[in-house]
Amino acid sequence: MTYTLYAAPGACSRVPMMALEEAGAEFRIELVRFMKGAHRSPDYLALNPAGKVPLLVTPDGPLSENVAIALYLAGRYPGLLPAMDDAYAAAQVTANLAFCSSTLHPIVTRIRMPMFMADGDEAVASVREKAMVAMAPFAKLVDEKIGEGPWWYGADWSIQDAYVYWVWFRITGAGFDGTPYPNWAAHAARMEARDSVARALERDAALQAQLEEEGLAPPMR
Ligand SMILES: N[C@@H](CCC(=O)N[C@@H](CS)C(=O)NCC(=O)O)C(=O)O
Repeated sequence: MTYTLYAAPGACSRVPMMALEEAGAEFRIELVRFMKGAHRSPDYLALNPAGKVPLLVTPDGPLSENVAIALYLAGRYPGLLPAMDDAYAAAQVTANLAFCSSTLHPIVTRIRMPMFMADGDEAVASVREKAMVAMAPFAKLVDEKIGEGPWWYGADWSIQDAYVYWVWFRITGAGFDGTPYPNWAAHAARMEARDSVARALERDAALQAQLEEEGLAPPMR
């Protein structure tokens, strides 16, 4: 097997999962059981000292961070991201990925897991409310960028689409009102209709089913 993806259901490991499916790459998934603290085990920390998913074990070695994994996979499977044949083009593609990982993802976490950021019901509710407010202008930006699409970069699908789709799934699943963002909603529907994405979602659902069977599943939202 060429790649092993360490993943948890619903987590941002869905992004490389979609990319690997789109590329037609051969890969297996290693389920990370957060509720058992598997991501803090010495074996896992040896591969990814940050204790996060995704982690992709490649023929070149282990790789963490969604942005790096996306750039690596695009290097191996041209077409997963736009051409990066000059420094500025490469930087722009990286900036868009980093917008997802560094700007959007921390807000997603505050919407979904405000209890990790504050103590007490009132403070927790306040973190979540502020994150909802913080997300709104960025959601508008994503919606405008997608426009008629069909994809972030126009005619060609890319890992950037996988990334914004994961953000959409997470925030709308946690109560963020998506109705002011019809382009992003239509993009999500197009994603779900795409074969590679559907296959990735099936794999992710199988991980969730596995955790449920083991009594280790937080609710999938
Ligand atoms: N900067 C990392 C963030 C990864 C991340 O936050 N992953 C979350 C799941 S979406 C995680 O592993 N959380 C487990 C924890 O923090 O305990 C990336 O973009 O890959």
